[in-house]
Amino acid sequence: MKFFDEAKIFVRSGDGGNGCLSFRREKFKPRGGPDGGNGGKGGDILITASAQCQTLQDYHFRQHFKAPKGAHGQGNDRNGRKGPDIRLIVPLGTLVREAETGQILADLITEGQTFAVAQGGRGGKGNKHFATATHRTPRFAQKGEPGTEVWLFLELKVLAHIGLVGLPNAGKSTLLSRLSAAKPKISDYPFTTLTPNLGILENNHGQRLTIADIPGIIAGASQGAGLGLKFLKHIERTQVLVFLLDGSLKGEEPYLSYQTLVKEMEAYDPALLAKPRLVVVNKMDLPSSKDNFKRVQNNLKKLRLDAIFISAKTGEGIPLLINYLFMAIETRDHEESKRID
Ligand SMILES: Nc1nc2c(ncn2[C@@H]2O[C@H](COP(=O)(O)OP(=O)(O)OP(=O)(O)O)[C@@H](O)[C@H]2O)c(=O)[nH]1
Ligand SMILES: [Mg+2]
Repeated sequence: MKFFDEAKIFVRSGDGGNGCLSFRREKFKPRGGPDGGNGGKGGDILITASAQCQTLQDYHFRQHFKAPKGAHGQGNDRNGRKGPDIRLIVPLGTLVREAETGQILADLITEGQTFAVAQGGRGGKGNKHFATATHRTPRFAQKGEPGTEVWLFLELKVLAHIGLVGLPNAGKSTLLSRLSAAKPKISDYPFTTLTPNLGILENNHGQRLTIADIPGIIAGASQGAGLGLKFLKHIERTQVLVFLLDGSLKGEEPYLSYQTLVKEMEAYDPALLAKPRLVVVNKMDLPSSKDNFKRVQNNLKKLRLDAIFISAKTGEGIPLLINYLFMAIETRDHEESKRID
């Protein structure tokens, strides 16, 4: 299934209702005063983020949203009712842009966060509103304001604490399924993962981390090789990156795969490399990984990188990795709060 992480939609808020032009009619009172009520405000278009919604798929089936009008004012001082609002639900991490200019209007991150993207038109005032001591019988009423319309570009950038990056087949999806209850597709060919998978890792203290598993990156991805780098936007917002290397690859390969990842990610956005990173070497259950262990360790040491050695398949090294992941997030949170202070 395609992962719907973009959508273009058209929204229009409701027109305001017209104000009413009316005069009171009562028996034996031929010249009653003005009693035209105000028009109601048109419905707003609201966009709300919710964890109940996972993708922008719905907005591929329906792209036009128009909020109802406000009701017109009526005689006898009756104001028109406000037009009902229309609320569009989007996943957490949705950016709302104006399609024409690309300008970011809102970044909806937290549960329930709401942005009123188009306010309903104001209702027109009825003639009663315009009555004054010197002008008691205004023979006019105001029209309602029209609603506003705009094309929007919605873009989902997954929110996760930890992003898994690696070459195809490194075992990212296997690791995600080991760390969380997620059941991503796993198989022995490259580009098994075509769309991001999310999982939640919970420790014994009930603390939770979300982890994003994305498609594999290959050399030349920044020039469009493989699946390119478009999906890297899903790790732009993660706090910590895990570079997952296949330790069973021969010779210098595990180390070279690390270099490839760094190079391609830098081409996409150097800011990705400013994130704290954890190097994890996988498939340590395989004999070739054991033979290669010292070399991999030494190569990484040359880069002053500490690595954790695991097997996503057997579970070896996983408890240690889990500790590291929680620690990395805690350290980052700590530093973040120091920066804010
Ligand atoms: N022996 C062994 N095999 C593993 C381990 N982890 C993953 N594999 C195998 O490696 C292959 C690739 O695993 P995936 O989890 O699909 O790899 P991926 O990194 O998600 O791959 P893409 O989605 O294509 O980028 C599968 O056949 C897994 O069973 C491990 O720790 N040990
Ligand atoms: Mg995968």
